[in-house]
Amino acid sequence: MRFEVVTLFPELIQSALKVGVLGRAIERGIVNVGCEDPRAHTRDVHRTVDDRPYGGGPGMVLKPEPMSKAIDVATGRVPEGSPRVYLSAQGAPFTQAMAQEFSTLPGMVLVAGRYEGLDERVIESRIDREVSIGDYVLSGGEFPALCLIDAVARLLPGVLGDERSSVEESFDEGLLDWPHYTRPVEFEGRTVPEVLQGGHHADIQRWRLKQAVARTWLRRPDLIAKGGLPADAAKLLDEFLAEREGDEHG
Ligand code: 4FV
Repeated sequence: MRFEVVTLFPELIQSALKVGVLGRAIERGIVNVGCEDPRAHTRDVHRTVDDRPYGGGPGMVLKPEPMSKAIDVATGRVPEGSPRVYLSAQGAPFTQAMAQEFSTLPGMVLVAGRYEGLDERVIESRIDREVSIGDYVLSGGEFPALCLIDAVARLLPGVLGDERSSVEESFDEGLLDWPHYTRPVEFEGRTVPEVLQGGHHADIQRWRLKQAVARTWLRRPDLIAKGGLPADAAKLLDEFLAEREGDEHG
């Protein structure tokens, strides 16, 4: 899968691609990431990419000419039909389901904003989707672009091998992850839950799912409200709530 990132800071993108899962995916040729710098598409001696906003107000806006030319060049380097995604706080929330969807694509152009963002005419003429990694304002779209690339790359065949993490499995089921433990069996007086020491696979799976359901109910009830629960998970939630009720009433 090929990603082309339109960014004023290619070095920021490239430096993050040297290590870990992403680095290996690139070494294996499963993922390719290119960058296109709008500054290369300026014509003035100062290589100007931003200007003051019409209507006044603070901040600067990315100029349409350099951005649109950079997007067009980046588009020419990805397979036909690759969507052009603008990372912006005004976008649709990025979710695991979206990562799954994107992982089936041959490529993507990711446009990273800076300053107050893109001139609206570039969005209207060249952007297929706006995606946000969260309801907060960052200085640039580069970290959101890297988050998207990381989440999508992990889902590509051959990237994780059998290290596919439980976090994905939990999120695939619309749940938060369960608690994790490793040696030593006791740490500062806290011990690893007996069920995990026992090695009984079915009991461990049941305990993990119950923990995931309980955590989701306690910390992110919105995930349950949105996606509902499979029957086995709903039964474990009832069990957890009954035990909680019992504990509260002694
Ligand atoms: C953002 C987000 C984000 C806003 C101004 C870049 C910045 C600057 N992108 N999810 N949250 N972008 O804050 O994706 O242009």
